[in-house]
Amino acid sequence: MEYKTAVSFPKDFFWSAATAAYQYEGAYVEDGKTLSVVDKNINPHYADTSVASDHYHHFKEDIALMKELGMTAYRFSISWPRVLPNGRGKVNKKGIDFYKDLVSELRKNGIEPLATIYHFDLPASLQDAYGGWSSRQIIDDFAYYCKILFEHLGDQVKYWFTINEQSNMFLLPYLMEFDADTPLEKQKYEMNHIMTLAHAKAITLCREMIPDAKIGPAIGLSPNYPKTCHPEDIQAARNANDFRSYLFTDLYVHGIYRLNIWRYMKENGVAPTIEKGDMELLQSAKPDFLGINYYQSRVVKYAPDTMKNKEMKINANGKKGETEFEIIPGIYQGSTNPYLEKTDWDWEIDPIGLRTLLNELNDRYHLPIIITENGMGAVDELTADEKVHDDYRIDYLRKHLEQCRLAIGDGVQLFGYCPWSFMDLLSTTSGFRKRYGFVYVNRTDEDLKDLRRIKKDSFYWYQKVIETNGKQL
Ligand code: BGP
Repeated sequence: MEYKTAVSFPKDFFWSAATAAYQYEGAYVEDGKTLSVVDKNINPHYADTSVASDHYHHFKEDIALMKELGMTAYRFSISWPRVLPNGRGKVNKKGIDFYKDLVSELRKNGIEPLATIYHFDLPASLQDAYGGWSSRQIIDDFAYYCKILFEHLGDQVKYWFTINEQSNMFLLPYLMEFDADTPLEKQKYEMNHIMTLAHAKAITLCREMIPDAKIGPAIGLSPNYPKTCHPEDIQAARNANDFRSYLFTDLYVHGIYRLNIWRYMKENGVAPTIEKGDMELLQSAKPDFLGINYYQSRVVKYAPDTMKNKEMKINANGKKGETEFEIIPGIYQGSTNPYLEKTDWDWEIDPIGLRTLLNELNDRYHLPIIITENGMGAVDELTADEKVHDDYRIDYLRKHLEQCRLAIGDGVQLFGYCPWSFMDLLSTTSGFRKRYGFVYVNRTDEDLKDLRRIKKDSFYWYQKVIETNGKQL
């Protein structure tokens, strides 16, 4: 439904863009930083995290570009092993100082810092010490890490994201390290429970230490559509939404496990261990908002019990048609959407799906929402006269922003938009081949070149969007 009267973006809307430490900073063992699990496990066919976009050494220049773009907020993540090289214990002064300098430079330029506490980069030392997220020991270590951040940055940072895409860690197991001797599914549900407890502790601490700050999760979500109107497919779509979205959001917002999922976990011997006080902690730590990473919608259909379980295989090469869908017998199986265009990585482009998702979440939770990621990965070409004509990206972002505007008209309390990504950075799956930024970084997977920053056509487009507060899309 379109509205006849123009709906505008709120006056104080956060026009932002996002990055994450391991994909953007580089300097991965510099000034006391140690390796994270993602530094160790990144796709070996592409560039590693050692230099990335070298933001660590270019942050002032990069913030000047943010300012030129007109950004009023910036979502970045903090590297746990840069702040605490052993994951716990002694604080690395140079590490925490880097974030203090970053935040004060942002403030100087009138840009609101939106900080993600955890974006996949668990200190490898904690993985080695006790298996990282598989042990409840991590809850106290995570709380200690949060305490350090709130202590040092709490006067300057008033928006915090606890954990990035807890939901996707289920689909993309390479983001975590698992124990070869325990069934994978059991480990995932156990880790999910432990992570949610860590998230809840972070919220509790934030309330105590920075009462004027706001805090919530950043969740990777896609609405799941039924392949047909066959009731079995409709039920499969409900299942997919429960298992891939509402499992996480109900835990975050209401502190409960949905009964159907709880029964599934119990019957299959994969239920997490719940200790005394766990559910009370979860129920007491309601987030202030939901951060949503949205890239695509998904289609699912009925999966008979007789099928064999299959993990999803993502397309990491950018050659269309390489994705293999997951199958959970009796629950759902993935499929394609014949009505949607796809990126070269098979991600289905669905701006309307974003409006659908925002409305679903608003109906369910009545919380303010910020889009913490949304963007289009592509192979960009630098022309001989040093331009990048990324009209496909402009088209993608424009259509998604148009749906955000409509969702605001529907009543969704949307307060910000952080396209992924501010600048080209290392793609989690596909190195520097797959670019997302408004600013081109002059390097490839094989050749670091001069890492020069070059504004793409989309930079000038987004600049105009911000200048007109979204009137001119
Ligand atoms: C999200 C992550 C980001 C980013 C993005 C794009 O899942 O939070 O870190 O990587 O997806 O994904 P990719 O780099 O695989 O294209």
